[in-house]
Amino acid sequence: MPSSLLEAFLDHAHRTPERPLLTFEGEAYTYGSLAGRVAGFARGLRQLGLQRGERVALFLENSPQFAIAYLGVQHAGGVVVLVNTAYRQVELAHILSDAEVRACVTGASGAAELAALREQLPSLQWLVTVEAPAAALPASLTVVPFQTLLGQGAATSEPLELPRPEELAVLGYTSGTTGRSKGAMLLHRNLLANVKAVTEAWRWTDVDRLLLTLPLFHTHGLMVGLHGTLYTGASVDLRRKFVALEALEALRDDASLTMFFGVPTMYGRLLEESRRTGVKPRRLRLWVSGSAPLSPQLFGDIEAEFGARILERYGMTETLMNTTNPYDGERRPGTVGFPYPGQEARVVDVRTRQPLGRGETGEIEVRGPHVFAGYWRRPDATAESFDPEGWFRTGDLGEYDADGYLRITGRARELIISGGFNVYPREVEEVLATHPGVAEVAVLGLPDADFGEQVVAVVVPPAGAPAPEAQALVDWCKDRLASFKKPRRVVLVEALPRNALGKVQKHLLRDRLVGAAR
Ligand code: MLC
Ligand code: AMP
Repeated sequence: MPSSLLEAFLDHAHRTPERPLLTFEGEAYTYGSLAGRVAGFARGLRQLGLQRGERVALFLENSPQFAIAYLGVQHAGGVVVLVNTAYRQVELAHILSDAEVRACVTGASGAAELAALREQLPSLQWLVTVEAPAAALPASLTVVPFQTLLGQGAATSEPLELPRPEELAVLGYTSGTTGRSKGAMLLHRNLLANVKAVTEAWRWTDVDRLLLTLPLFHTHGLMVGLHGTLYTGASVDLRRKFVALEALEALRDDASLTMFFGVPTMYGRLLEESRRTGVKPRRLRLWVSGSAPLSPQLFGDIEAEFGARILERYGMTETLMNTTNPYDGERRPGTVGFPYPGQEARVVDVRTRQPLGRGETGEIEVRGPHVFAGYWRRPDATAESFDPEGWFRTGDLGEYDADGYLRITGRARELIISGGFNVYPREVEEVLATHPGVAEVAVLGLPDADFGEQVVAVVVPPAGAPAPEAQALVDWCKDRLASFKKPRRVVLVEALPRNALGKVQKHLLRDRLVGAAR
């Protein structure tokens, strides 16, 4: 039995080196050819001087280099820090300094972003670049082209160790209510336990081939899509990004594809594009949706038009996959099914923390070998998130129905999920509050046909000053934060509704705005 996901992948590479693993924009990799590069990358990092346990950020689009760097860092004994490529100055400065990353693997635009932040990132020493940087970088950064690192590593034969189950594999940054994101510490044993559970539950085998258009820098694409592939010895058609028509055409033309995974926005767009163009996908063995609620309406439309009953599952960065609808039994729309084998999920009263019965709504808690080891350098936040018996508080609200299917009914924390990306209102509020045209601001999520939810900012301008232009506020956010966090709507008001303690009553704002839109 392998003791890490990395070892499972290397076993396949050893036993069946010629087995196809990954295709990407005309390139093809077998298990053996990818493993050779992974070893080269790992040795290259060791030669640079990377020590066990040191952090390496991947600030990279989907590509074979992503997979090589991801596995290579782990094989070198390093810890991968995942970074959404949409992140800008505020998010990058925080994540890279909080994780004290020593190296970052990135492209030309990523290198330019990091160069601008040089002063705030004293621990950053090496930039491994997959493209030539467009402009000169600070002399204090050592720039190593990706291919050069591979070549240097391949020229040595330094023995590489396999990671131990208790070692840290990945830091996945995810925000809390504070607006500053925290690094979820995922151990090698967490990755292995969850990929075993997921692949078993979904009958994933080496004959499967996945169309993977999700970004690899988040849990869904990486820890479900890529991990499952590597663990089972299957193969993947990896795309740089999701483009609805391209995905539909692949699903119509490539008979070797057996699975598609997506967020609900992707399913909505596939349907719309199929209606527009008449392109219909073939029957697949498995369609999976997750990361945000899939409406029963969309579930039904996909069944009617593609003949597929989507399997919806529920996960999060800290715990990877928690629950899933059954592979064989009834897939119930509006629910996320049952805990995976070997894992537990329960619903507790938000105040008393006592477990609730079926049909009663409370906070979802999970426990098992998939649950992370805590937040990086945040013992306070870690302690708050676990109860003494090891149950992790997800911050999601839910209930079990009469047949034991878990239904997610809301969120105990302030979180907007837009197209499967998380947006914490506090983070956007903090950025908007620094604009001179903003005296007070509240950010909330409202329903959106494409993204599920959209970011809306309610702004009070300073007394006596001219009201700011909505576009100026949007641009202010876009310059500092990932573009998907920018408000889609800016509403100017004279005052925010507050309760007796001075807390903004967002539910009143929400009711007012939703009511006004009707
Ligand atoms: C892109 N844009 C978004 C957006 N995605 N706006 C709001 N919400 C989103 N999700 C905006 C960009 O900011 C940009 O604005 C414009 O759309 C075009 O950017 P794009 O990159 O070309 O967008 P597009 O390709 O259309 O992206 C849509 C998408 C993408 C659905 C393909 O959002 C996506 O890949 N989502 C998946 C997220 C994901 O993997 N989540 C899993 C998290 S793991 P402008 O103004 O700059 O032009 C997790 C755990 C679990 O949650 O259970 O899985
Ligand atoms: P992240 O922190 O990016 O990993 O996002 C995890 C959050 O996504 C969870 O806490 C849920 O709120 C949400 N989520 C994931 N899957 C589902 C789902 N199937 N239905 C509803 N919400 C989901």
